[in-house]
Amino acid sequence: HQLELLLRDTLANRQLQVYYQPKLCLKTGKLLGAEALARMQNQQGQWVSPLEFIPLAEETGLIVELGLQVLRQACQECLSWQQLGYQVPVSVNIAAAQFADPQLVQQIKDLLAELQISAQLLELEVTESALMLDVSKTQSMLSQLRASGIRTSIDDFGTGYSSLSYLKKFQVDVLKIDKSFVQEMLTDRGDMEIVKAVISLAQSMNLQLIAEGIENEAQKDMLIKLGCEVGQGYLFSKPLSAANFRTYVCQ
Ligand code: G
Ligand code: G
Ligand code: NA
Ligand code: MN
Repeated sequence: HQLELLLRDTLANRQLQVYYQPKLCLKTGKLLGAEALARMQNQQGQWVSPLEFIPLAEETGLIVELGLQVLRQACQECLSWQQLGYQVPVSVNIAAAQFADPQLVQQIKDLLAELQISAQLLELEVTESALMLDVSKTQSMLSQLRASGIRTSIDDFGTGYSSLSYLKKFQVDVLKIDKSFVQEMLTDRGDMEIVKAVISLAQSMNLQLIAEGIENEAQKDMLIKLGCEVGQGYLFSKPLSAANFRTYVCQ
């Protein structure tokens, strides 16, 4: 309950922070984008784990407001990178409740218009389970987003249904290979097979691909060898504060 009060206060006082994790070309190290990740401190200034406050936000419905605040901050920050001379696409996690909200697309379009940001600079990360909740609603949502030029990715791919027929129905741009598979791919045969299968799926369906949770050179090298060219993970950078990400962008 205390955590819920903290979350309510944080949102009411606009004190939610957003960190940014770089996405890079694995071969060249070129910066290709950034994932926005919500961060919150308690009254003592200690970090509260998103693994605690995101599920709570989902249970209480506060995730809709939280998600809008992250979207706004991420788009403002993306605009600031552009003003520094760098076109860096930003991706924002969208929870199931947000994705189910018919107002979402118009709210995003209004935000992009207000900030005068190109839709191509925004990507929405949606989990498979959120996409599966209502298949026909999802299809309509994805086609509205596509028509608006906003890119979509399936987050944590491989952990849910991952069915070929759904992938064909859901018109997304990017598959994100879940970090659990990347982390175990060199020690677990099954995880390696899943990574290979996701890569070949993306190639055959003409989808872009990104691997998350890359923590060492061996994982990076193997992903390149298997044909996955984009990634993110602690090997390259942890999620950075807005100020630190600006420094990163400009270096
Ligand atoms: O940042 P970290 O990896 O610790 O995040 C933990 C979990 O919280 C991840 O599943 C991540 O997707 C989720 N998360 C972080 N920020 C957001 C956000 O702004 N919106 C939603 N829906 N989930 C988020
Ligand atoms: O659910 P989602 O894929 O959005 O989760 C993203 C989370 O993964 C973020 O909280 C981020 O902090 C975390 N993360 C990013 N890179 C790595 C990594 O290399 N290793 C681990 N363990 N977590 C990572
Ligand atoms: Na994500
Ligand atoms: Mn993920």
